[in-house]
Amino acid sequence: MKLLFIVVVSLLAVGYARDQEAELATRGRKKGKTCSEIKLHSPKATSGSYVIDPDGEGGYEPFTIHCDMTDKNGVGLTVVGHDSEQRTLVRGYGSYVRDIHYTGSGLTSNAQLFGLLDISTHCDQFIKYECHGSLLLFSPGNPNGWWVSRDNVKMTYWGGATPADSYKCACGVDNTCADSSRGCNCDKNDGVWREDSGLLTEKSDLPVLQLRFGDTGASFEHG
Ligand SMILES: [Ca+2]
Repeated sequence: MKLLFIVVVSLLAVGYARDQEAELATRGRKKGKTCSEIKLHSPKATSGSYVIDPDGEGGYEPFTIHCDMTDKNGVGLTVVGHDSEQRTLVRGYGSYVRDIHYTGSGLTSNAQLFGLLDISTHCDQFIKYECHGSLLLFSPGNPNGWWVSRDNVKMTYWGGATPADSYKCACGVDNTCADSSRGCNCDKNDGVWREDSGLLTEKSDLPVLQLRFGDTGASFEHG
């Protein structure tokens, strides 16, 4: 299983309070609710680590995050890393579980991230599964793999698909899957290395809190 998730949260900051702007200027610190807000205040800010506090003073504690100040026309992207960005081998049959832990100094609860998502206009997360004889979303109603949303709901659409594309990966949306009768390349379930990957973009479902995979029990099955 290759997992290369990056939550890219971008806020097209509009309507932040004037008094906050003044307060930020007074403090002379590059701190804001999001990277986008920091970029708006400091147009010359470069990519790097910044402290953000999505819900402002009080509430949840600020945390340190990476800001990408150049991509997407330099709008200021808030990039959240986690502990499952490396390729990880899935073992066992029926019950592989991996919780995703998001990382950042001061980031101690997912609620802090939810606050960031709530004030962002857009968020996406890349998700990828590499497979060898290992089913992914097949079969409808009883999938072998899925991801768990921020509301702890079992999600049965993969990257490149939308919530309306039930049991589909990107190839299922544009009808290019290895087996045209199924919704994901991995669902061909044969002895060829295949992959399903793409961006999850439904903000209300993100971030991914957990991954589940199942069809990796036999010696020829890998993911
Ligand atoms: Ca706060």
